[in-house]
Amino acid sequence: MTDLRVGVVGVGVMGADHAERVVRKTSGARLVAVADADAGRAEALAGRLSERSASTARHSGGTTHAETVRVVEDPMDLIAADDVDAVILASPGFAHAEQLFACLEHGKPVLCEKPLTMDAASALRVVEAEHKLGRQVIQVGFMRRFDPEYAALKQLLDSGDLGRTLLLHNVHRNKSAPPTFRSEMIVRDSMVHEVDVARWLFGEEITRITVHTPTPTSLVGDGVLDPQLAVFELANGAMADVEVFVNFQVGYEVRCEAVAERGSATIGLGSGVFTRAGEQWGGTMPADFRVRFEQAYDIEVQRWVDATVRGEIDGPSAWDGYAAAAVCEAGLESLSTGKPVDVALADRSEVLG
Ligand code: ISE
Repeated sequence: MTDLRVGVVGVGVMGADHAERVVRKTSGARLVAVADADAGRAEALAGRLSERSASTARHSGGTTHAETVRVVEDPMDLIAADDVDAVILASPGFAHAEQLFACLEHGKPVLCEKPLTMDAASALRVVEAEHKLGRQVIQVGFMRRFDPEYAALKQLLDSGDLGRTLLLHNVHRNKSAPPTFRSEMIVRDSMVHEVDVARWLFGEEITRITVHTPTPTSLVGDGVLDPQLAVFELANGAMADVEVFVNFQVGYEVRCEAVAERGSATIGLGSGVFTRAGEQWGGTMPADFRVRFEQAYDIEVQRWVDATVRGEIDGPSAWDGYAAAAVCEAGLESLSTGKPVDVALADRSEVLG
């Protein structure tokens, strides 16, 4: 069985992490090409990973095949390349729509980092185009579904042992964010994870969102509304709330408590060693989401490769990406008004039959 030949578009923080993951940790796949607007960054990564993949092949006694990772200047050329079987899109969200249509045109399975696209209308066009293709080739990078803690929580709630789930309480804190990380990105790039988590855990669509903005922390630049407090209303009458605070200063912290009819369950309380010494007690907190969710990303990419080889997807679909985009679009309106905003969502059965 030959390895799935993967190309990565966008080798910033997330794309470089995925490229390294394909080379170092993912079986049944190999990295053949990368593309990025910053050619120097792409060249440096390709050089480093070419050496890494060659040594990995030698070390693992892998088949001796060309280990060179090449740089392709134009992402469209990478997507079209005959030696690229599947694509990981980790480019900026504004580039996703065009690149996704190119993947569909060339029939290339694609793992697209969130957001699917920048707005609901373009996301719906992607869903419709994939539906016309006649098979699912788009998987969206909502990696929390692959986190062992979230997966265990989903299994517990689906078991019915706690009865019907009534509420979700979510906390999503980043240690810090760059000045370019504006209020809208807190909704579209961060809160979007809780949008998918709520849809996935409840198995319901979000029908209304309200985004509240308390007095911002004084530790960020003018005008950034951070933290934000949002309430999601689900189609079955359940509710979810989330605090998103991207300049928390302390570390990276993501918690979720599900409250059901006969009990509650909480994840994200921290793992690792809990020490008591010298009149002190506590543990450590990761600084970055790639540390907290490293295992989730590893499982996500491995299962995506395995599913792609089977001609399937194994995780959030293009519809999930569209639904999240529609909720975030309503969230942005609520961010500006402070009022509840109904989510305008197409009828799934009409779009997908
Ligand atoms: C980042 O893009 C992620 O996806 C992280 O999971 C999230 O915590 C962070 O706020 C985003 O910027």
